[in-house]
Amino acid sequence: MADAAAENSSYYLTTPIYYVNGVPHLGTAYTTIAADALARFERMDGRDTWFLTGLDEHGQKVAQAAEAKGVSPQEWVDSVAPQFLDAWEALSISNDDFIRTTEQRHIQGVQRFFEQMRANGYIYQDTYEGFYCVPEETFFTDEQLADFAAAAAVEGCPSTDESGAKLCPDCGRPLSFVQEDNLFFKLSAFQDRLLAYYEENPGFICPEIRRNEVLSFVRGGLKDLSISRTTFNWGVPIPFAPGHVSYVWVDALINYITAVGYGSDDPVKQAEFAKRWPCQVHFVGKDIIRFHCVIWPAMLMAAGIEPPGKVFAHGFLLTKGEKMSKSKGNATSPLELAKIFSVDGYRYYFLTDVQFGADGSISLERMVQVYNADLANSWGNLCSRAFNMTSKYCAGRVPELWEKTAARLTQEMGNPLAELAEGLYERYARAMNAIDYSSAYAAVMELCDRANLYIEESTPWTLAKQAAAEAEEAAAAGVSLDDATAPTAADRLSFVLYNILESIRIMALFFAPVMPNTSAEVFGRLGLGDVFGGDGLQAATRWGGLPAGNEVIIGEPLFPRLKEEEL
Ligand code: ME8
Repeated sequence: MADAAAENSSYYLTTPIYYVNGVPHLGTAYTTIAADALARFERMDGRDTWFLTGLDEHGQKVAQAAEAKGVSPQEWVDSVAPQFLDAWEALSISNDDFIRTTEQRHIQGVQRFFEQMRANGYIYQDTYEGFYCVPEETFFTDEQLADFAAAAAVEGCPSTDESGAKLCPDCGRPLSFVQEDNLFFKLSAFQDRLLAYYEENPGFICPEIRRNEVLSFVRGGLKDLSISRTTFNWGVPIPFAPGHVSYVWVDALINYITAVGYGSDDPVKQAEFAKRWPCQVHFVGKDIIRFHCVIWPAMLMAAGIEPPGKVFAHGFLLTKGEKMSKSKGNATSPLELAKIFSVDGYRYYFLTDVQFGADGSISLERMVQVYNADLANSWGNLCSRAFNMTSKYCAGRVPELWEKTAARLTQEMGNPLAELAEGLYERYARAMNAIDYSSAYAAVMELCDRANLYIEESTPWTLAKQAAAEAEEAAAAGVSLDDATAPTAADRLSFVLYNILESIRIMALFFAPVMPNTSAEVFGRLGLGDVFGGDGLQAATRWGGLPAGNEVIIGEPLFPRLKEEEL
């Protein structure tokens, strides 16, 4: 079934829809930036891309937060939503849509989805008795709690508080005991179908470690899931069960289809759903993998809809060994960091220094190191040297060179930058398609480092002196250098500078998914148009695309060096 996602003409990708109880933090920004980088790459690579993010606005936690503030839940979510919208805009997130689960398009879709699952015989009513974590909006079975208590005893950690109340295995906060007459989803009926799906679609759960985790969970047996709540009303009302609202996770997962038209009466939206679904990839953190890899595909199967193509579960960002979260008080604002490192510097650090998929320790010290080494000293410095030299030695224009002379100089001097650039698209695209940003950008940084070395090797300043001397000699002798049969020093200088500027153009394209602003700026300084335009990244990054004669602007340093002690 995931083959359907591969064949789909559209490239649809999503982030989780975040809870509105918190403000955007480094963790939620991480997933969103990662998805954004892939969305930008897919667009540049010529695919009809659709990138969705949004907010999870229902549930008991939101209802309680609103009550504590003395406002209605709708007023509360309306006051938080702009903070997410603003933060994503400030971080250059290029989402095509932003869904909020309180929107009518979503509510209608959720109701239709419930009806479809019920019509197919997968919903029944029963009494739920068990534990629930409100902050995590998660039910825990007795077995899960027993496993947690046993593991906690071994590690010497508490599994109950001083009053004896059981603690949540995920967040450590006290659990609530719930006894309700609820609707249940026959999740247990999907064990074999899910296992068959994982088997047939080995790329469905990434990375491998998460796939193994999900496989062993599902092999252990699945229990039916309570999918409605009756003790509060801040949720989607279930049409055939008065007094029941959807369990917030079921409501939230359905966003991935309601946002692209599922449940709509409008034929245009219905066509959009047919075109976009199944999506290519859901980006999530490893904390919500069971919801996305077990419950969500089973729900879709129950409703007769194809499961998604892939769920990529990345690791946690850790600060001093701990998961960052609002409740732990160690969450830093992404916008504060972006002020120091620039938006692009911020995005680059998180996507390249943390291997996507694994947990990653992050620190200010390391951010400064990576920023200075890769961006200030390597990429920024290369641009600034190249633009300055163009201004000084070539009257601020991309140098022109006879084709014949260029061929001869390539033979004579070699062209290591063109050689390296040639195989770069394949390496880069392979890594991007595998959602391995570190490898994709390490490949681009190789070209960047090679270009800096090329400047040292080819010494344009010496060539410029030689060119001036040759010109002087020719003038004294009354001959024209245009008639020279062998390449002159001026030719060599043009050749070298062109190669450097052309490799900068190519790198700006490859860097654009992660550093869209600087790439657009570099394109502007090279007298080029839209970095995201063009006919596909492969064609755009072919050597020789930089037009001679373009005016080159020096501009301010792209990434001024930072000193940690001054931060
Ligand atoms: O779970 N490191 O929303 P949420 C990396 N509403 N990523 C992190 C992180 C960290 N320390 N902390 C959070 C929900 N994240 C539900 C989702 S989807 C149908 C419903 C990221 O606001 C990561 O992507 O708690 C994680 O899965 C997500 O934020 C949880 O966001």
